[in-house]
Amino acid sequence: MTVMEQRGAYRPSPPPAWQPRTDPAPLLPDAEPYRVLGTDAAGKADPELLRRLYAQVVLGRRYNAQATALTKQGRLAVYPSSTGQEACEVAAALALEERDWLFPSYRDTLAVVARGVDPVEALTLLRGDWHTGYDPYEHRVAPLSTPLATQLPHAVGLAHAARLKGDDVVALAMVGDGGTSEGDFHEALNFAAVWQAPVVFLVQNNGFAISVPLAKQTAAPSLAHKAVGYGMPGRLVDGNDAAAVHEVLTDAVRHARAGGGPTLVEAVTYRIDAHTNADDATRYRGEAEVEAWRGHDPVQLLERELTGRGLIDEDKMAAVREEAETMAARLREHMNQDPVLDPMDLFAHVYAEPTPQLREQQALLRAELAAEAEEGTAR
Ligand SMILES: Cc1ncc(C[n+]2csc(CCOP(=O)(O)OP(=O)(O)O)c2C)c(N)n1
Repeated sequence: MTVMEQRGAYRPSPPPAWQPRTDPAPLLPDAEPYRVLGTDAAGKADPELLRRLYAQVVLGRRYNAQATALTKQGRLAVYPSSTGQEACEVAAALALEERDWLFPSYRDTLAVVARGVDPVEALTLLRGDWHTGYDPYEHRVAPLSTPLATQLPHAVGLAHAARLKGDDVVALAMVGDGGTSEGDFHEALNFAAVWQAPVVFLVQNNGFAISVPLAKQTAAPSLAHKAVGYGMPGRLVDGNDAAAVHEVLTDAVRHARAGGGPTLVEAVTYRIDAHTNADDATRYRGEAEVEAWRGHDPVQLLERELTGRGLIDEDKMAAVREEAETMAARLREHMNQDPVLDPMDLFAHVYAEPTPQLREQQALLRAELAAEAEEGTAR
């Protein structure tokens, strides 16, 4: 048959019926970030939970101030402060059960501490002393992740594996707005949704990725909207409202535990301090913007709710502040001691089987240290 004859025989028909594979409407985030504090919804919040959140955010604020001071004194190499973001940090830790796992980024020391990790041990990595510093298995907290978004596929892998094994485990992974531009973010969300893995992704949209504002990061209507493209629900929440973040994350954790799959939560917040002690934020943002966010402070929002409704008295607030001071004093005391470190530990716990290159470097360092020691004794 010639080509012309074939064309003549071709009878076009309508394509098989098409319909969206999932209805996108229920996946869409609300038009406004969800709020509890200062609204009618606060009346339904458990007073004990509000007091717990308050104690933790006060502790967190003091931790940030102390760790930042330690960088200025040269006792801590770097500290990415979460001042202004304490509500997200604390709510993330408190939304999980003991059997769950937390996957933090470098900015999430407070979440790690709120989950039960020793406040001093949580700073080991940022001091440059050693590997993670804490035992990830003890409180089910993965190492603070410096390579952006790499913690997300880890969280999905762990959650999916747990589900295959029949273990009741939910993973909550934290990431910044800048991290949402990473390939790892895309891969993690895609796998999580396809596998219906029990994962909750918490994006803390704090306005900046170092000096890059959100407007230069994405053209999406909101970061929560990104969820729809992967086929999971997106939720938008006021990231400075600890009660709201706690409620949204608790719902998402419950949904994941019940087999409903992953959720992407965007918490709208603001990074009050510079990116780290190595950054000068005045070079890329104005004081008026920072001041506006100081007026929507996570610690003050909780304090106003609790005092306004008579749920806390001055004695209890003083006790919380005192506990924070004790914690800060302990941080100072430990960080002012010089650690005794073995440089050879650099090579430990990197690979189960070290690579030939690592073995070579290990031998070089060993020889250097031995030569130094010999020089020292000869002198
Ligand atoms: C894979 C990778 N690329 C680049 C960097 C350098 N870096 C460190 S922090 C940062 C900005 C991240 O911003 P965001 O995700 O919004 O988190 P935030 O610091 O605001 O909490 C960048 C680009 C990195 N750590 N990892």
